Amino acid sequence: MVKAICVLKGDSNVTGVVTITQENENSPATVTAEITGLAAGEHGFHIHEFGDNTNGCISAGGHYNPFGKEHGAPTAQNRHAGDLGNVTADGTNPAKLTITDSQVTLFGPTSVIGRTVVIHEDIDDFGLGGHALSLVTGNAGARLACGVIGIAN
Ligand SMILES: [Cu+2]
Ligand SMILES: [Zn+2]
Repeated sequence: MVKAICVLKGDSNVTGVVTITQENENSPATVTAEITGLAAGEHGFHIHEFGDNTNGCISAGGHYNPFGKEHGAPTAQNRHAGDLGNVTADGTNPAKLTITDSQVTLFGPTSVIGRTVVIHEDIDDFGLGGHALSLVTGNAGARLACGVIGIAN
């Protein structure tokens, strides 16, 4: 079992904690998130390429995409490995998410350890919105908070 953790912070008042666990290299990863400070609605939630916060969340680069795919829903075949969908917030309580995912891994050359989780201002349209950015970012808007994925205690 490998366990990873990520603390989300940014220029907004959004904060959160993300955990990723994976039993072995052939099992899916389990991703959990608890995020406070989000406005009511859906918010794009991704793993971005770089574990670099030099200039805040923008330094994390684009979506983690080791297989050269287009942006998509977590359930799509054609998606970035980092495409984890949306987190739904009610505007009052902490937003919680638990998903299992077969493209996120903590093992081998495409491990996401050392990369960055980002929570966005707007909904991820899963590439279907018709905007110029839909097939790149899901047109999910500003980066509210982010954190580098590290090895958990
Ligand atoms: Cu993102
Ligand atoms: Zn993507």
